[in-house]
Amino acid sequence: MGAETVPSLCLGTAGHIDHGKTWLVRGLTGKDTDRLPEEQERGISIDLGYAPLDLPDGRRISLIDVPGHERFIRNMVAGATGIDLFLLVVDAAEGARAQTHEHLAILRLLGIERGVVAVTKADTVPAGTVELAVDEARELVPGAPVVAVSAKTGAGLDDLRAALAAAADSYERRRSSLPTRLFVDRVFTLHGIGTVATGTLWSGSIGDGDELRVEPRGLDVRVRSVQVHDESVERAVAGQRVALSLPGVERTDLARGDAIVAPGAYPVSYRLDVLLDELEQIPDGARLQAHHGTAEIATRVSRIGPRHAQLRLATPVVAARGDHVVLRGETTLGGGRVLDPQPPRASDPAWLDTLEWGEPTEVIRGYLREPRTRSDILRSGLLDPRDLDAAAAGLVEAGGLFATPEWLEQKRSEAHELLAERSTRSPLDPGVAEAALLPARAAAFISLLGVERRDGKAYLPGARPELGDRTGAAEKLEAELAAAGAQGVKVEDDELGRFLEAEGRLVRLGDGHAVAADAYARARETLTAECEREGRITLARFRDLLGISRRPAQQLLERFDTDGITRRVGDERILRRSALPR
Ligand SMILES: Nc1nc2c(ncn2[C@@H]2O[C@H](COP(=O)(O)OP(=O)(O)OP(=O)(O)O)[C@@H](O)[C@H]2O)c(=O)[nH]1
Ligand SMILES: [Mg+2]
Repeated sequence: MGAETVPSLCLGTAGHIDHGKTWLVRGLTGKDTDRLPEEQERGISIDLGYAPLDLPDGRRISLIDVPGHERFIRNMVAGATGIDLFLLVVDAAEGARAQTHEHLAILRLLGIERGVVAVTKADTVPAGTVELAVDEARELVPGAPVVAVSAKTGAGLDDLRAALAAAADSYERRRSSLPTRLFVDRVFTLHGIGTVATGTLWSGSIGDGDELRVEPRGLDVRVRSVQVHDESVERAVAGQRVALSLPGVERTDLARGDAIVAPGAYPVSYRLDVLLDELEQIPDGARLQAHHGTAEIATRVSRIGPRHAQLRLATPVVAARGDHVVLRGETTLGGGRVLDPQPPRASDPAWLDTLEWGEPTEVIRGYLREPRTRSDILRSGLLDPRDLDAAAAGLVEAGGLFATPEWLEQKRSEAHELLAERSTRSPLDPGVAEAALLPARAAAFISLLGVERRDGKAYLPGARPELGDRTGAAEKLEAELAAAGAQGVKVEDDELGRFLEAEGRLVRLGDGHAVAADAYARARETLTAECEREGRITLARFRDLLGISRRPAQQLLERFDTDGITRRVGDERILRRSALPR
């Protein structure tokens, strides 16, 4: 199957019951899409019908036939959500009727603005009446070509095909480059093949062997084979009608309304914030049916200001920003365009304005209140990957996370403020643990904060521990230490003690005591000499040799143990091998 003949456009019928949609589809494609026995019996369409349509230029597109009966309007909406162009059908004798208008409204709410109008059953009325019907149709759908046809005689069908080809030509839908998403419209079992699901591929592509997920059920599936209009293809692409054979899946495991998606690529959400498009004012708190994709879900409408609303859904949906939703009660009341597919319960109107008007850069920046990975951003359903790539240039990145320059600037100024405050409060120890400056997940941004880092601590550039106004206290302490010798003193200012120890001016012992650095060195010499003579030393002996009391002698020995000089053996200490003179 050549690329030219691959249908990547979907055309959908619309129009009042009995106006000749299905006959016209048969006239154009040769296929009777009323396949259900009940449809044959009653002569009306109930469910969706599908047929490939060959255009005069050799291109093949997909045609979806919808029922006109008002009771089956949910099926019409399910069919219409996936289409690109409409084929509105109006009976030449009857003119526009209730569902002509309602279907048109639904198409508009779904954002399907282009198509062709066929005035059908032209053979049943005089030429003048046909003329009149054509004029009325032009008024009804300004801008759309109108063609008079008869499915019975075939008159006008060539003109209609040409008009459809022209519409398809001029049509260029910006197919999103979002990950794979297909809304299931039919599920059936084929003998020897198993369960088959069909639907219109909204975005991405699907090929044999792809691992996908049925949402919101969370069912993982593997695609065995892919067909487009009964022909096997290697990969189906966005815009095509696709049939997937899903081995190992029961027919009852999935149904119309489910989405088949790239696993984890979309939010699955009970809430949607939408920009409303109303046919009549929808009151706050209204309980309606929301149609999204091929799903129909009970929803409560919670209004946010004059134009926005949050839809609170009974079952979750797989939505992305820009998706259309149709809202129906007894009849079609309006719709909405999804702004935030995973909003907080209390929506922020300013954020919705950004989502409505904002450039991708603003949207990303609004979303990035904290650093996130690329896949986090894409999974938000707010951005097309193309937009992310374009906007990423304005972001900062570290350790696989993206952040806004504003976030980084804020963290940087917070860090500097904290460090400056720390320097003033404790000039002796002006550093702060790195972990205190950033959330653990974003630790990689530390290198962008403009701080100096030493031993797991961050410092203001050039900051060194300083005595500041404790110079006097330090001098006093050192004088006391010098006087106390190995007996040591209790140091009340622990920070000062640490500072002087780091400077090599004292050695801290347990319990807040300390000795001068030279007293420690002399005590160590005494100990080493004794151990070399006797092989060991006891606490009592050490105490007597130094002429100090028991407490400092004990503390000094413990410090020697910690410093790796001595090892305790019973009540005695021996020199560690590494401390022996070579
Ligand atoms: N003479 C004549 N009769 C037509 C033509 N097209 C449709 N009909 C008649 O209209 C009836 C309804 O046509 P359908 O094509 O089934 O109408 P529909 O719009 O698909 O109806 P629903 O699917 O139920 O909404 C047919 O059974 C035919 O009797 C036409 O071009 N000429
Ligand atoms: Mg029909």
